[in-house]
Parts: sequence; structure tokens; C-alpha cells
Amino acid sequence: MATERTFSILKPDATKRNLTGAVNALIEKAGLRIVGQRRIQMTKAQAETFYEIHKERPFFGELVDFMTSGPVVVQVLEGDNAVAKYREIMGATNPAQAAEGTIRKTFSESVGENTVHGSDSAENAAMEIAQFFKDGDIVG
Ligand code: 3AN
Repeated sequence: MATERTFSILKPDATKRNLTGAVNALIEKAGLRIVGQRRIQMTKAQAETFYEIHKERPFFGELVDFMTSGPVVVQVLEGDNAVAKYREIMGATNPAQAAEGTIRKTFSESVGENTVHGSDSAENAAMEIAQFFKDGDIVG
């Protein structure tokens, strides 16, 4: 298995409910290392760029509003098969369909406010990491 990096966001519903430590505990329990982490207020422009691929979807405006509604924690996670492993522990997009023990099953209240983002491929992870981190801010 190859060591790789993925990009994660702890979304405003997580920061609002003071759950960043609880989510990080599940990330670390799964064997992923948090090698970069920053708490930020996303701007509308940053959120629109980040979710560009969803811009034609009916929920795009709602998604941008939500992601800018409070602080988020952007992270770089590292480990064996980090992209797939993080998707697995996040659980399905809709928390009602997420498996027991996953982050979304445990903490999320709706499909829109679903606590975490994780990259869906190594290529997208590299682009997403570059949007929010400089090389010197990631220490593996
Ligand atoms: P995932 O985050 O599991 O990769 P995507 O890429 O399909 O899911 O969706 C990106 C984000 O868009 C989701 N995390 C969620 O916040 C939002 N989203 C997806 N589907 C819906 C929906 N039906 N209604 C509202 N928001 C949605």
C-alpha cells in the first residue's frame, strides 16, 4: 500500500457543535495522521472555487452559504491509501445511509450539513491541498 495524502474539511456544523476534537479522534483512530491543519473562515470566492464542479447542481448556493456560515478546519491527512480510507470512515454523503461507526453516521444531521469533506481521488486531493496549504505548512 502506498502512503498518500488527502484533503479534509471539518465543516461549520462540526466547529459550531465543538466537535473538531471528536472528529479528529476518529481520524487518528483509523491510522491517518493529521500532517497539516488550520482553522479558517472560508470566503465566498474560496467556497465557489472549491465546489466549482457542483456549480450547476441545485444545492450549489446552499452549499456555498453553509460552507461560509462559520469557521472550518482544513486538514491534510496522510497514511496508507489515505484517500479511500478517509472516504470509508467519513461514510456516505447522506448520513441516513452511512454505515455505523462512520463520522457522518455518528455526527451528521443532514445531507447538506454532513460534517466532513474528503477528496475523492489523489489528483483532486493534490489540487485541493494546493488551494489551502503551502508546502512549509505540511509536516509529515
Ligand atoms: P461527498 O462530500 O460525499 O463527496 P458530493 O461530492 O456528492 O459528496 O457532494 C459535495 C457536498 O455537497 C456534500 N458534502 C454536501 O455537503 C453537499 N450535497 C450533496 N448532495 C446534496 C443535496 N442533495 N442537498 C444538499 N447538499 C448536498
